[in-house]
Amino acid sequence: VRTETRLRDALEHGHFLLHYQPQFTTIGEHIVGVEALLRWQPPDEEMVPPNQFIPLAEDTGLIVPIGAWVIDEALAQLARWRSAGIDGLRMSINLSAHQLRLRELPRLIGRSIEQHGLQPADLELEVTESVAMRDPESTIGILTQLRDMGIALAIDDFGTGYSSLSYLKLLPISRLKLDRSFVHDIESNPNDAAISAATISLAHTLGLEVVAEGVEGPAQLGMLTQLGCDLLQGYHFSRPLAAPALADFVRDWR
Ligand code: G
Ligand code: G
Ligand code: MN
Ligand code: NA
Repeated sequence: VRTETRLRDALEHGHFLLHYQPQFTTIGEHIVGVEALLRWQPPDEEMVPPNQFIPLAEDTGLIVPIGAWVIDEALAQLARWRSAGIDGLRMSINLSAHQLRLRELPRLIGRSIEQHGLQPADLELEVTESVAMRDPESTIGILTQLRDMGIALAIDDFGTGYSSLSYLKLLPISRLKLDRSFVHDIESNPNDAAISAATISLAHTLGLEVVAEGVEGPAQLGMLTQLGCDLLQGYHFSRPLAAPALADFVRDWR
């Protein structure tokens, strides 16, 4: 069967699920949020990681209905955790270029926030640098609408694209996510350390926070702390976890 048909089928039959990876403050290592990460679990088969199906979902436009499911499921989960006493978490959700072209995106998100009894500030949307730089005027328009609703915006994979810094200033964002390619060798590679330091410094000058991705060990943690990075995410703390495991993880950590 063609993968496109299988993806449609997966959405219809509830074979997608979300894993959640916690984000920590550098100072004090408090959990402040989680990033929702999509997985596909076909019955009686191995779980399929997103890089094996998201490109096709994007090419076929299926990322629009799949992405709508992600938004609603992630917010529903945040509300369930809250009812279970796990509060003070923000939910970060990845958006594709297709979703940003949807006129009804702000309304769809607003409705989901309301239905689950949440506030816009409970949500952060991640847009990759390359997506944010594409079609700047309409992107700024829709991102501004979302920001004006009170939703936080983050630029994902920062440093891997070709963003002009003057354009960065125009984007209504609150955070940059430093790409894990700079974090990986940050203690041994002076170029990566310099890029990370410059990114953090630039972000702070613009009033933005920096989230480091792919923090895998104490050396990276130490270096990022020294550089004044605000938030950390990576295997050093936790892999992305299914919802019940994430709840246990947060309870044990706190
Ligand atoms: O889950 P993993 O850490 O393997 O994610 C791989 C890639 O898939 C990342 O670049 C991530 O941004 C992307 N991704 C994960 N979940 C979603 C999603 O719900 N929507 C979109 N558009 N991308 C996602
Ligand atoms: O592109 P984005 O940042 O949205 O996707 C996050 C991706 O990074 C997911 O595939 C997730 O599984 C992966 N990831 C999360 N933490 C780490 C880490 O510490 N090291 C590596 N190599 N990948 C990570
Ligand atoms: Mn992301
Ligand atoms: Na990333």
